[in-house]
Amino acid sequence: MHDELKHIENAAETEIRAAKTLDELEERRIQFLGRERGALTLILRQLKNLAPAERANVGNEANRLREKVERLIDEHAAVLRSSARESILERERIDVSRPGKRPPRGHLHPLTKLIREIEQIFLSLGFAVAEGPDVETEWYNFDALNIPAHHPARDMWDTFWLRQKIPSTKHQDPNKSKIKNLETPRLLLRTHTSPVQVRYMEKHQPPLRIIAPGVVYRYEATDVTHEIQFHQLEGLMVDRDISIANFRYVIEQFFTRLFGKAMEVRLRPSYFPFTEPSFEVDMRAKGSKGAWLEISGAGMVHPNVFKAAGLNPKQWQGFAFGMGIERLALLKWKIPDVRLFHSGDIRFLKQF
Ligand code: YSA
Repeated sequence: MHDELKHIENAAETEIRAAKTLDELEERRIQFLGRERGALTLILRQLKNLAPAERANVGNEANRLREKVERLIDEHAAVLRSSARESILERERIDVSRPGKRPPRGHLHPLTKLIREIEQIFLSLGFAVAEGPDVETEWYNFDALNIPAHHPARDMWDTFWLRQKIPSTKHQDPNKSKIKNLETPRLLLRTHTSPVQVRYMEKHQPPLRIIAPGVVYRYEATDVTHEIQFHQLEGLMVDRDISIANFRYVIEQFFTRLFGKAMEVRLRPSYFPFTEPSFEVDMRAKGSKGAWLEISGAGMVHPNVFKAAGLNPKQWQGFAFGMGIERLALLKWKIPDVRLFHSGDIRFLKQF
């Protein structure tokens, strides 16, 4: 039995130290100390067959060996744990001096960039920037612009009308009975930015110079130059003595600065209910014999529009214009299809 114990001791020393992982070490523990079939356990189980003197001897020796094996296992476990920690530290080491990876960054939408550029140009020409609501009343979008109900000109703008709940007159608070007599205004998504002219003139006395960029909506089929939701740029200049010459100068300056080269404009007679006279604005690079591009509607503000805004048309004169911002973008960047702007195609947007 002494020999057997010696043999177990030798085997334990080499095999425990050879364990490469904590799992392997556990296997070794079971191999030597396991309660069922551990090598030492088997020896201890045979003690009862020995003579009493021998039993005490071998028993002591076997117990010492058990303690030694336990110590060997503990020591080797500590070694394995610390080297595992070191390899984790090695793997997860961070070299703070290495150049970082730049996370991809978004940027402003090309139309937002263009609108900001347009605003800067007009600010430098002494214009202020005005805004109006996307959900408009029938009055501001049409009537105040000299387009009464049943006027055929309403057909020029295919309109998204909003479904509205008409407030019930039943069980009404008697203190609020006035509401009964108020007609609920019909609401729509504005079809152009021209309502901002009237809203602004109601609140500001001329002389005034404003632009009003914003989203407008039309109930129409889309194609390469038409969207159902797009941006317009409204312009308005009112003073005592404003003429078409002032308009020509302002609009030529604007195009020249926006396109970065001298541009010339041509005015063609047209019709809008809110201007008299009205014209379409064409433009092309100065000196070029190229085709004229239609870019904007414009005209001298109609007396009825001044009246609707509470201004005296005998006192004030002004020009107004309205152009499509997407159309400007198509020209500026030579883009073939207006629908690309809101297609959500990152490849398209990344180019700006
Ligand atoms: C005219 C005279 C004024 O004194 C002031 C403003 C105006 C413009 C007028 N309010 C208007 O809306 N005219 S318009 O219907 O011809 O549209 C103006 C511009 O918007 C067009 O020249 C075009 O550039 C753009 N546009 C029109 N429908 C569009 C569109 N852009 C994209 N998609 C559409 N569906």
